[in-house]
Amino acid sequence: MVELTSTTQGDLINLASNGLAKVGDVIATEFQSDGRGRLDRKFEAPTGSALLFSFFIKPKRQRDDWGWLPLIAGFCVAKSLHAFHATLKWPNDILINQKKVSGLLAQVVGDGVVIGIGINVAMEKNELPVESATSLLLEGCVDMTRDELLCEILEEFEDHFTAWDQGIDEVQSLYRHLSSTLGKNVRVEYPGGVSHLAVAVEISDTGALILDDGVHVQAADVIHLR
Ligand code: BT5
Repeated sequence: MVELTSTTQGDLINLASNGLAKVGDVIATEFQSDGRGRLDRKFEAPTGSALLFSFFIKPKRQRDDWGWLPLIAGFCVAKSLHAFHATLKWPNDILINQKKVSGLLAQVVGDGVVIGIGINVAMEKNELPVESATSLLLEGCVDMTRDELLCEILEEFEDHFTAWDQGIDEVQSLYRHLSSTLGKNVRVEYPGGVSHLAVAVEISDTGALILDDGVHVQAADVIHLR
């Protein structure tokens, strides 16, 4: 646990790149001055208002399957927030009432992966960084501490990741069950500005989003349409 840093994700990636990270290492912080989102975006939260952490794992499964890792992490966050009916927006967002309460990213470093998770816990409405965000406090959660939530998520992840890493593919169907993307009309926005409309129908064995026109989306943003 550190009081403040630029980014827990960058810190742990640096350690892992230099062979200084052990499997299961976790860095959590009260504040990040340069919290990372995907694709050079930012994840912002006022001091003490969010659970912000990164952890290091070394999967044994073949790399082709690693696309499932952020989905498994997202599933574990959503499961830990089941009391608030949290759902999963492919690929990496956790929503409550269709608003983003948590985002995460997974980055490969050598033969390991650093997973970084941010959850808006105690943010007031005027502290939300974007209109499409929410926090546990705003959704009525007043009695879950960040420590409790961190422990719960790491325990869930250990269970589901270990099973998956041993070849048990049960988490995929559990993920589908909590997905708010499957069955929806979506606009898929690819890096570079190209987008297209379709219905999201399935998640593939590699973690890609399958659309009703047969396209497999490996990396993109998805907007849920009404
Ligand atoms: C993510 O990226 O949502 C991944 C966020 C991962 C953050 C964790 S915190 C611990 C670890 N250390 C780090 O440095 N990062 C990880 P993406 O899907 O690209 O979403 C980023 C977008 O979400 C931004 O462009 C904003 O629109 C929005 N956003 C920023 N901060 C937010 C917040 N606190 N809550 C909800 N949305 C937010």
